[in-house]
Amino acid sequence: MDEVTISRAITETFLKEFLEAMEVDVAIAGAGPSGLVAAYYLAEGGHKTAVFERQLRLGGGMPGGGMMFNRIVLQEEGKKILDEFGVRTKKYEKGYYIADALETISTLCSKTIKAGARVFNLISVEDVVIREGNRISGLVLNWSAVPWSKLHVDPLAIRAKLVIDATGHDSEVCHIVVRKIGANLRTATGGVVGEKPMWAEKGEKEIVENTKEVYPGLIVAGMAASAVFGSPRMGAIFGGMLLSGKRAAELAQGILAKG
Ligand code: 48F
Repeated sequence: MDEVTISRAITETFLKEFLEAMEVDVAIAGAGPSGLVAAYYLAEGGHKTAVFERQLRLGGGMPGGGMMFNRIVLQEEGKKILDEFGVRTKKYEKGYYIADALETISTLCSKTIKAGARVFNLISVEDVVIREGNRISGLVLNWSAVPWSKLHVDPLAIRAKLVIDATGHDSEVCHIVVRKIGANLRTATGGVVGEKPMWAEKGEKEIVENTKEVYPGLIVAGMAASAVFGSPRMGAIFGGMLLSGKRAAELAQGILAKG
């Protein structure tokens, strides 16, 4: 085995995939449960999809379950999505199902990548591209090591027909848009309204309703949707997160079909 052949194999195949991801149908910021589920259904539907995740590992808040107890709770509708992915669930009591957080997130990662979505870790979304028509048309990316090391290094950009903000509680892409071009989101205030305290049932219901195109070319999914539209958090029940990811993919497919 030759060291340089190993190095060339890694560099060449990675760069080929990264170059292919420079023009995609949908670019997703964040590889938590909502971003991964959205990417899975988009890739399954034949759409060129890339996910950019800041951290070394994928999964966002899912592996931690509730307060580091690595279990997640699902309601009936959420359980159905895990059935589609082939993740085992157990009935806890009527209307409540439990799943292993690690089995769930590892399966979401594996199925999403095998469906054809390109997933890149250690890359942070630091800005958006807005050109003619005042529509979001791409993402500005940098290696996460750059901001972590406080280095002054310019980013690179990719083009996307649609962007999904699946960055969780911080709703980072939406914050960037508001910071750069003012409070022009399709929310009550035009800005990021802000997440409300915990109320599991209301939070689970509203997260799917809040999964919308919040600005031309920008869909919001998962906890970012709750934060942007001002809905309550829901804690370690994850059905809404999965349903929001699926809803984001359906919305994106509808918009892409219209051209
Ligand atoms: O936080 P996260 O898991 O978001 P989610 O899919 O799911 C939320 C639940 O995990 C949980 C919950 C359940 O009730 O509330 O929190 O909505 O995943 C978001 C991912 O986005 C990454 C971040 O590292 C995490 O893995 N992320 C955040 N900002 C950026 C980013 C960014 N600017 N660029 C790239 N990745």
